[in-house]
Amino acid sequence: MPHHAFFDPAPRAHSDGLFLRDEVRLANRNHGALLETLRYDVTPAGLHYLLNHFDVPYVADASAWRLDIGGKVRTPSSLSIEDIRRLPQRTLRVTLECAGSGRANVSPRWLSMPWMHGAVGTAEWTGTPLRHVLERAGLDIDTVEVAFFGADRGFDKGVEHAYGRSLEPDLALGDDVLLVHAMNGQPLLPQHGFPLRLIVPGWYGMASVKWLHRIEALAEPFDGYQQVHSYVYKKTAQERGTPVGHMRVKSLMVPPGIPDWWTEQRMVEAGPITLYGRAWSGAGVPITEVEVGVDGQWSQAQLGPVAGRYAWRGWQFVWNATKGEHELACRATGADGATQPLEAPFDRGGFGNNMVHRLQVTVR
Ligand SMILES: Nc1nc2c(c(=O)[nH]1)N[C@H]1C(S)=C(S)[C@@H](COP(=O)(O)O)O[C@H]1N2
Ligand SMILES: [Mo]
Repeated sequence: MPHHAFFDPAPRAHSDGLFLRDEVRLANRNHGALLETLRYDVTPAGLHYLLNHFDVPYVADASAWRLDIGGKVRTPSSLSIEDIRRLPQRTLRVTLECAGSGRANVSPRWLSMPWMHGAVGTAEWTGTPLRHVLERAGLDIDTVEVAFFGADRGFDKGVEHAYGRSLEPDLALGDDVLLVHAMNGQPLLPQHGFPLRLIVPGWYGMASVKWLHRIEALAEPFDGYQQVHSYVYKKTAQERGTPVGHMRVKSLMVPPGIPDWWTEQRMVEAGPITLYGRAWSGAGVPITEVEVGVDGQWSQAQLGPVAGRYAWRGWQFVWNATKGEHELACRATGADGATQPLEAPFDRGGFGNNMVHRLQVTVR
């Protein structure tokens, strides 16, 4: 890929200072969950967090959309949305989280979309398991990866590319990776990938390519920008790092009481109050425990019902609020024993920050 000194002449860096104009611009285009909406089991589509790298493609007529399947396949093909609807359909409830969620709380922070809490949401996604399309095309035996390309295009660090990601064939041929045309029973909204997107349950959001219009079977590992340059855990600039994959165990709390407009401070009345939140993990690992911390003292929260392998789990906890200043926190643990750290793990790109969620509350 050619490198131009275009749009991005200075290398981006880290900062512990004020948010830059470019960060604020990105934060205006993309939005996280309003924490109070974590009360919904399924996030209403308009409240689902949003992360677009480039422009939302204008699609006036979904019936003209084509999904092309090519590369190392026996039968290259081109499918319409109608063709995809005629394949076996499946609906999965999936919690998606952006790998950069919590980036603004990593110190020093990488200059990018400055997520604070909650670039996370849960939807019911309907479509066909990807394998139906791949099996019809017939992957060559020397296929090592399957790449997925969106219709959106732009530059990052001077490299022009269409948004693209890849999966290994074993995962791509599983039953749970879906080619999706509907979200919560309605056609996808433009910003969430209309008319067709990929959903890769259990993975951070970057794998779930929106505005999907081309699938390519590859005999070499995919070397696209979003695969090898963007989403890699690294502590230093020099190391190769490890690719970002499954979501890490995490939880969030619905802020109790009422807020101050300008600060994050909450005002609560003294007495028993029920705290609510959500907990999730990646790779289909069940949540086994959520603890609530009050001024550093941890107690068990009560877990709500399981709503599928890939959906977050509700939790609640009755707190006897006493007058004064308090710090509340929540911490989830998965069946694999993984739990949330008390401090943000440092990562250069600010990926995978699953530190405990804390909030300050004044009780009167
Ligand atoms: N084509 C395309 N697909 C994409 C993206 C994108 O910018 N372009 N962003 C990815 C990232 S980083 C995330 S976190 C999810 C966000 O999905 P949502 O906006 O529907 O919540 O989409 C992924 N798929
Ligand atoms: Mo993301």
